[in-house]
Amino acid sequence: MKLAITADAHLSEKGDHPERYSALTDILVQLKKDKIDTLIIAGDLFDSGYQDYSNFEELCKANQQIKFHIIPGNHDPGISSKAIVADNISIYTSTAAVEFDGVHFIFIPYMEKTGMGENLAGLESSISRIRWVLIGHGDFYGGLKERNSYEVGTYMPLYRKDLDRLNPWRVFLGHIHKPTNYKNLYYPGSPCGLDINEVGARRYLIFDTSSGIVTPRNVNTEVIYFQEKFVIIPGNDEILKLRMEAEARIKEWNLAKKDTGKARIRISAAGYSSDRDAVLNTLREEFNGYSFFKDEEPDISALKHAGDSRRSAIAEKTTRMIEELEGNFGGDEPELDRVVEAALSVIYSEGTS
Ligand SMILES: [Mn+2]
Repeated sequence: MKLAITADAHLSEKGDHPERYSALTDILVQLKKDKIDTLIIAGDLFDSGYQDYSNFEELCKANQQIKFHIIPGNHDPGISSKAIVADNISIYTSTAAVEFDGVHFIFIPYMEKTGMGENLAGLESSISRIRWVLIGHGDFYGGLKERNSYEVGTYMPLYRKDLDRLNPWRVFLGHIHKPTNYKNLYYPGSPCGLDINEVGARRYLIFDTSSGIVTPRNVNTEVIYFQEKFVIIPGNDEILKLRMEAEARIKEWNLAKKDTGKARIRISAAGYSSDRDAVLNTLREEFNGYSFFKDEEPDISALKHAGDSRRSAIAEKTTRMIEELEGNFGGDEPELDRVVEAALSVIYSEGTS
């Protein structure tokens, strides 16, 4: 049996964010087409404080063939089947075991001041010998750097030691909005970017209960956000390099031509340039044809002027050396771009001679 998993839709006032409803609707259209009749929503279906569930109830009514299995997240901890009324939804407000096609799923709703491991402790003896799948909402500690950038602090953590002890077959979590995988643990990510910080195409997941295979599927969203920052190293070829880099970034977006109009972009330049005006114009040209988020312009406010050719030579050489460091050091080291920026600021700082 195949079932679908999403999370973090953050539905709010439909007039304010119709794109969030459209993204969820698109998933439902795809599921109908593929004859998949189970959708798991791993928390934060609704935005904080939003309590008008009628638009979601309408979606449920229009998709009677789908069974919605929902856990509350930290943004919608109060939801229950008393609040949201539809025949085809189950909302798990306490830890619950549900079987799909002979596979045991444990749903853990988000709860404050507790971890997922603690909530599984009582089930340890019964799940230790079987194949089971965990559905939860919170942070994973144990090999992932990704954190929810809006929410500092720890949210219902799941630790590596919990996984080692309880050995789930697959883990699907909500909370991190960036699509993220780590071994057998998956964050589907938000089905529609909530703002300019949630970049790139969005996905939901299909899980095959017989093979265990997890397949990402694209959500056809109304908007796709992109954010690109360019660090300029002053030199004769700075504009040529910027052009090449801009083209490479656009290529990495992997955006189909028909989706060009969906892009909302934020572009900035930092570092040092001998011709800030040329940098701004180059960015305008290279990203011409894409819509800027909130009609912004390319932002060069962090780009400083470099008028000294001797320092430029030092900067170029230093940058080359830093770029040769390329590689994964396995720790919390800064990204090489940040190292380049720091080096440039030393080379060009006032009073250096
Ligand atoms: Mn959350």
